[in-house]
Amino acid sequence: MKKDTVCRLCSACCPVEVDIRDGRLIAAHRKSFLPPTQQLKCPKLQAAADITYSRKRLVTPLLRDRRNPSGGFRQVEWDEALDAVATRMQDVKRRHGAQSVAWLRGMAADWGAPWDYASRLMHAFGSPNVIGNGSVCHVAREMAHNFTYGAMTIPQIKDSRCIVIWGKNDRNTCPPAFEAILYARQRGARLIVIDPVRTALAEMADTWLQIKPGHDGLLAMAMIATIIEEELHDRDFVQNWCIGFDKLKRVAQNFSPETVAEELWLDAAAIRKIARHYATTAPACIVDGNGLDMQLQVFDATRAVCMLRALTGNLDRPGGDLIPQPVPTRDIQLKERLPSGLPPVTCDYPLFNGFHANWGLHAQSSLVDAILEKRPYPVRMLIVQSGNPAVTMTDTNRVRKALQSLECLVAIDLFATQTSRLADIVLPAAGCFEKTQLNRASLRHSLVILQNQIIDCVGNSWPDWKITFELGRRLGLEKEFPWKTVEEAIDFQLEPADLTTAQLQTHPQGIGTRQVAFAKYRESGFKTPSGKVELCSGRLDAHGYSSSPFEQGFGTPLSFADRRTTYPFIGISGERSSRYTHSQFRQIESLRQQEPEGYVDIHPYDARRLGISDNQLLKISTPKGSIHMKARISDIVHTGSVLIAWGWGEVDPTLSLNNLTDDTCRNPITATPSNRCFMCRVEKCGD
Ligand SMILES: Nc1nc2c(c(=O)[nH]1)N[C@H]1C(S)=C(S)[C@@H](COP(=O)(O)OP(=O)(O)OC[C@H]3O[C@@H](n4cnc5c(=O)[nH]c(N)nc54)[C@H](O)[C@@H]3O)O[C@H]1N2
Ligand SMILES: Nc1nc2c(c(=O)[nH]1)N[C@H]1C(S)=C(S)[C@@H](COP(=O)(O)OP(=O)(O)OC[C@H]3O[C@@H](n4cnc5c(=O)[nH]c(N)nc54)[C@H](O)[C@@H]3O)O[C@H]1N2
Ligand code: SF4
Ligand SMILES: [Mo]
Repeated sequence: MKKDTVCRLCSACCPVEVDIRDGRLIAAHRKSFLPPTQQLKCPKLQAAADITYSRKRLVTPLLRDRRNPSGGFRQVEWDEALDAVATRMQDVKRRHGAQSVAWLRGMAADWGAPWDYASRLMHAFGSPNVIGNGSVCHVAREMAHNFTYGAMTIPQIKDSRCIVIWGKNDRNTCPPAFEAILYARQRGARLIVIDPVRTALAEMADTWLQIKPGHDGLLAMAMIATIIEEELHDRDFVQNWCIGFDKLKRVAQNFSPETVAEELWLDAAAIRKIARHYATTAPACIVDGNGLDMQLQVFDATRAVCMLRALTGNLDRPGGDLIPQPVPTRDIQLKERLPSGLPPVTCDYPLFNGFHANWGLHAQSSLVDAILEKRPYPVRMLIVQSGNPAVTMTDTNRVRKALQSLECLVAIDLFATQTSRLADIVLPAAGCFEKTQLNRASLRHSLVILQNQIIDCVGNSWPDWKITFELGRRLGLEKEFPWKTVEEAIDFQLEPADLTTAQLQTHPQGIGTRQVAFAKYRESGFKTPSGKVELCSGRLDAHGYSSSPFEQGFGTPLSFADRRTTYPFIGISGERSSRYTHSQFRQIESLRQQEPEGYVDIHPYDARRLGISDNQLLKISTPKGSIHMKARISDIVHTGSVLIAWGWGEVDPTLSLNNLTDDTCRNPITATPSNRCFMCRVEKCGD
């Protein structure tokens, strides 16, 4: 039997068709508009059965008594486990206030409906502290889009004539986008890739700019300077639909290609050339990615990139960058139930907290401040859902210390992780094929595709929605969680869209809630305070920030830059493998055989200089800590930089990239630390 659903083994959210035999998932295939010979295979999806039925899955709730150090976990029934979580929450609330309990969301939980359930529970309980990882993922970038033209755009790759890939590696991280690039290329589109690493996408590009890590803001400003100076901008659009052009023009004059090229490791002529290409080929789109995230300058760098779209008139144009039309949903978060005057722990980042109605709080680092430094008040109990902060959060030594100092840690996960091993209570979650939910991709723009449960839950695992609803009931919130099934909850949330789960289940290809339209601003303006594209933002000015990007100069994007004599290399947080999602799936044998370990890529020149040979064990260190990983000599990186494999900290903490990263220096608006690039030392082990 074949069944349709949406894969959530990573955040690409591919629609898939699944073969089911005797109720078991046998194999799964991505749906694609390309002919089968051209389609990209996803190794994670090919391993879907191995992942789903892995003997390492958590299949029963676990409880630990911290007072008995030798006692590990004890298997318990759901009733006992959920009663224990509820009792600990009530106890902490009674002694310290509800705000001392926080809920931390990882990537797998998504920012769609499942996010709303946790927020609803915590807000009704009385705590504002439901925190996601958007300060390092796309939310900081999304805020920059939002402050420039009111929403995060969607590049219209298939219809584009010029595609600029800026810090994104779609071949590994988003096959649907990669296939769209292939399709457009076959129709003659130019491909420009901006990446410090020669990725497979860079290999196939017409132009690859090997930018110095972390310096994207400088490049974007140099492109703006070129476009304005050479009068390549779309005068009509700028005049009618932008504010702050003169200010931006003045600021950009400080960043001419000739001034910044050397700092960027680029050639001024090459910068001018791609600025001209982008500005004079219509339509053109920019595909921005996580290469811009996790950078100290993420907000202004992304704003500058967004301004390129506006200056060239590519906004909301076919083949350009579409302003999405989100699916209308009911707000079920119950924010109004929070006591007034109770700040969240992320209160140092008010603009980031409030820029989007649904996204909630994402200044992840503030949670660690609250646990360890009691700023602005202590957090004493934490529920981690679908995240592995002991590996994935910045400065893992500090994070682990925080997790260990909690009164109570609860982990909701499919597998035992470095985080769940520190927990007091572990709740086994069902995987993506075992539950029905609406995810972010399905609510972001017009077309709603349901992630549908197609097999039974494995073992005694429960879907996240059921865990949240049942926990809510145990906290006395029966009225807030009246739904017996997730379908009822989704129907309630989708009522404004006039859609039901039953309809979605009979339309596996999705239901469009409205016709895709372009140039919508002509009727309704942009969703910014001025109704225009803000090349200069009064809101930022009022809060004491640069109203145009980099008004106060660029600064340094690299942590530990002041100690570069001791830490002379730029470490780049390395490629996301198509076989793994962050810290996930290393325990799946079929995937591990394909890629047994991670490497540090080092340029042949640097390797020769340091006497390093292929496969030699290296020690990489920063003032925060060190890791040990084998060398791979490769010219995909620039001299002076090393690319460090990401996500291996789950296998062994001595491989954890975030042992090296720094959380003391953060973007003042989005709390983003520099996980992406930092100064480090590279030595042969034993030296
Ligand atoms: N240095 C450095 N740091 C980074 C990054 C980087 O590239 N470099 N990337 C950053 C980014 S962009 C992100 S998004 C974060 C990711 O950070 P995390 O979200 O912490 O990353 P994962 O390792 O994917 O952890 C997800 C966990 O959820 C579990 N899980 C999977 N599906 C489900 C489910 O349906 N329900 C439940 N309850 N659990 C589930 C998995 O088993 C896994 O343990 O890391 C960030 N940190
Ligand atoms: N297979 C797989 N797919 C995933 C994930 C996964 O872990 N595995 N994670 C999911 C998640 S949560 C996210 S956020 C997305 C992220 O997906 P992407 O946005 O594609 O992010 P990355 O692959 O981390 O990095 C993109 C590119 O940025 C480059 N880069 C590094 N530093 C810089 C820089 O300073 N400037 C520029 N311009 N580029 C730089 C890297 O070399 C890389 O090629 O992927 C999602 N999809
Ligand atoms: S890229 Fe692979 S793992 Fe990610 S959603 Fe698509 S099929 Fe699933
Ligand atoms: Mo992410």
